[in-house]
Amino acid sequence: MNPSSYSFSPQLIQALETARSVVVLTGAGISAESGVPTFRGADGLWNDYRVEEIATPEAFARNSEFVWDWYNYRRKLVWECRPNPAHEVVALLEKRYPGFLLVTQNVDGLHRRAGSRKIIEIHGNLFRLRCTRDPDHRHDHPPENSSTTPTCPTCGAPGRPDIVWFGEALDPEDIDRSMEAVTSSDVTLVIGTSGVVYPVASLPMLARRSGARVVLLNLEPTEHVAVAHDFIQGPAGQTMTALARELGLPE
Ligand code: BV8
Repeated sequence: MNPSSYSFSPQLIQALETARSVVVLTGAGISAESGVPTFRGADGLWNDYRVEEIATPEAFARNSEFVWDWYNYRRKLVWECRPNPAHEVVALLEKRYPGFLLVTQNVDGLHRRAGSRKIIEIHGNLFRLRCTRDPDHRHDHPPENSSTTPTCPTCGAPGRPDIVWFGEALDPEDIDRSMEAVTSSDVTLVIGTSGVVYPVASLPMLARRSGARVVLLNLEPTEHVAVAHDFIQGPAGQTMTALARELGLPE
């Protein structure tokens, strides 16, 4: 389907035209059309590996070079990718609304490259290194650094990807800011996420309970259909382009 074949309910358009505060929550699906593999789809990034093998502190403690090797593979792959129209529309929405926050589970950095600035990368970022001795030591870590034993530039201790792994707590401030934002939002858009990873997966329900209009834009139905007022099915690059046109955003 092309962007002109998507239709939106008058209630949705009215909500977006009158909204003062909008939250956008994204997952791997928004980067799929940029060529970044998703986690649980057919091209699943993790089909080769079980999550427990890699994205956990235990895996890193067991074999940090193996974990770095996998992250360096992803860093190189993602660096070659470009933001797609869905990322660009999200950046345009930020300019449109006085109250706006993007909460992304993605660690690929594509939202920032598309121009988003009011953003919480709630699961971290592939292009930052965190010190294993002092978590306040965080550094840019460009993809050309392919060492599997990188060290902290500040203190020389071993470095780890600045990523939230399974079984690790998210930054409490990130969670608080995200919950506060959805609670006070007029509209929360949920784009390209399977809705299985907590605590982020609980945000759409919180938005709904707080009176926000919840809009799911996804390739296929997910857990979040049950809490959404609107479900726009299709690839985000097309559905978001169609929505931008409907709202008269600059192309
Ligand atoms: C924590 C970094 C506690 C890694 C990630 C049992 C029940 C409930 C919860 C748990 C449980 N067992 C364990 C838990 C907790 C666990 C969890 O939720 N597990 C799940 C799997 C059951 N959560 C945690 O461990 C979290 N921490 O709970 O800590 C704690 C508290 C105090 C003290 C100590 C501990 C940490 C979670 C963060 C994990 N890290 N990423 C890395 O990336 O290397 S999560 C990982 O999954 C990614 O960040 C990813 O973003 C995220 C979610 O996946 P999605 O983004 O949704 O991607 P997915 O492929 O699944 O879906 C894509 C969707 O897009 C699909 O629906 C598809 O249809 C759609 N799509 C595809 N193409 C398109 C599209 N849509 C539109 N257009 C397209 N073109």
